[in-house]
Amino acid sequence: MTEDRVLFDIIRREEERQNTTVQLIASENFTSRAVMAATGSVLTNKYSEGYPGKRYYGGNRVIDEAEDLARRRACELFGADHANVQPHSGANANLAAYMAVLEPGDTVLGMRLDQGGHLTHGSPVNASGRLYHFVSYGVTESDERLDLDQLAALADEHHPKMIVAGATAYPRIIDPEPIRRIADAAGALFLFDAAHVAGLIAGGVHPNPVGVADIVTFTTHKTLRGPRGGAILCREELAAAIDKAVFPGLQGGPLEHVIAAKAVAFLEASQPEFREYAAQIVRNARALAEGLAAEGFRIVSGGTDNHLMLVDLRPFDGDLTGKAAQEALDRAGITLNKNQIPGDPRSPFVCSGLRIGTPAVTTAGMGEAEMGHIARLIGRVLRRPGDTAEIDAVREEVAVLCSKFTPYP
Ligand code: DSN
Repeated sequence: MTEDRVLFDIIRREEERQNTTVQLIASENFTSRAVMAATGSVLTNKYSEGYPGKRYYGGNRVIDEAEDLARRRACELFGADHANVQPHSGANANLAAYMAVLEPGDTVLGMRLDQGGHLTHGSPVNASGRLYHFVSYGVTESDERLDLDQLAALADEHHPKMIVAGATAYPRIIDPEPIRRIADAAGALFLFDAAHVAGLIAGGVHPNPVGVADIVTFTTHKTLRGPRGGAILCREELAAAIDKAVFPGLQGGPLEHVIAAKAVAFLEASQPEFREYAAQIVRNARALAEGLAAEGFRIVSGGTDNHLMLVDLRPFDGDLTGKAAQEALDRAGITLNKNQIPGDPRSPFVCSGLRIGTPAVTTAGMGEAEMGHIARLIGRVLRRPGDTAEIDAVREEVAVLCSKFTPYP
């Protein structure tokens, strides 16, 4: 067989990048070798349209065991009646959940994209916003926290068929209980998108929406530290509709190698050490936010309760955009992403903020002391983003730091 040196050299260089630079993208993590082994296994060879015991092709006796194991472990981990582990991504999980219970044109409430929500929560450029009538809620101007009064008023006014909660750039706990009450008062279904916080829920540091929301969707590769993919949890009475929406509604052949890796991740997340990991993610996020505040940055909402923080760059340097900050930090070996902040006057491509997360550095073994160090390095780069000598000096410090916390030695 041809040896693909070109591609495997690219993979080797990406592994080196991950080992030698600081990964602060809030939605990323380092999976275990076991998760990667399952993802790279012979299960990738099999076609398995359908579900365990009801497949369209032969030869699925063994594959059925893997998918059943993944479903069972997901249910046990989150206390759910039913799990569908086939969604290829969080976006697919959300779309399948909508397809299961909504008709095109139905009204849905979702969080504004520019205040922390997700594309699939009704953005006009996404299928969600094109197929359904989404009305957006956001955060308060005063404390930049979820505006439950606004959500209740919109629910009262629009009589939505569903309320979607969950966020991609929101640094506070989202308590499902008050949202359930608002949904009940409006006669609406309640979907909780736990993509970002699934690992914090599994680790017991954030409230579990399962049993409160009607449907919970999540991704397996963020705080949960599994393979790239999605999943859906629901009450038993919605199980058939959810399964039908995923296949044949939205997807064809499931990625059984990824489903097997999800099973590995669910097992890992059920271990006592994962609870300590989840708690450390949050402690690290707090330490990093405090360190950045000490450097003169404004932290949106004044801090964080989860794995991420949003940094408003404007009080630090009115001319420094999120885009320029991301690029300067990238050159210094610190990887994060620009992000709009609530009320951002700049476009999504330029932004006035940064989103910074701690799941990956926590997996690498870093603690609060390293968070303080990283905050100082970020401050140094962003005080002089055009200073090549300073950026090179920080990059060297980053390499030394990473040599002590290498995810894949
Ligand atoms: N792209 C993901 C994130 O970074 O939050 C969400 O889909």
